[in-house]
Amino acid sequence: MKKILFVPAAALALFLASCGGGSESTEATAPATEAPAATTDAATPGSDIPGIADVPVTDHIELTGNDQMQFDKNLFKVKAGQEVKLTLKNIGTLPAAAMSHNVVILLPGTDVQKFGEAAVTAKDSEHIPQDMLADVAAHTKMLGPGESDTITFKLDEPGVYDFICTFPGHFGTMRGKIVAE
Ligand SMILES: [Cu+2]
Repeated sequence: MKKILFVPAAALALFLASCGGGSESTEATAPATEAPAATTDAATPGSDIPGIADVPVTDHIELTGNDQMQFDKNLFKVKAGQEVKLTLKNIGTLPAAAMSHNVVILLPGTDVQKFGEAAVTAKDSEHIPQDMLADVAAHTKMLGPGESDTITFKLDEPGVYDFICTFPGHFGTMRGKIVAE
């Protein structure tokens, strides 16, 4: 330390810069570089979701909705920032007024219960509450029997995105998760 006090500022800067790979510097930064790596592992989005380890990364999600108010799948994994195609088909036969389906993908942290309840009264906008669009990552059209819709979207941030059908009464059973990693 004492030696450094006598070195001119420019030389000191050079000295410090060139010291980046020095042994002293390595000792100081090594624990710091290990810590973030460990934290990242523990915080892998959705790593606590049962079965997620067996779900392959996809860029084409295919879903059906039926007259029993069920999606055929409820867990997907995509790459954050990558374009993803999603196709929903309503394979039911009940009239549209009684049994329609959509897929609404919500941003991480959205209150699913609150959104689903607000959607009930949003009849004029295919049950997408217009004052909550900021919570919506992407959504399909509302589909009657035999209809299908394909959308393309990107989930920009890694995280867990809930998806639901917002037809009144459906989001309790018609819901799932897309993990963007
Ligand atoms: Cu539905």
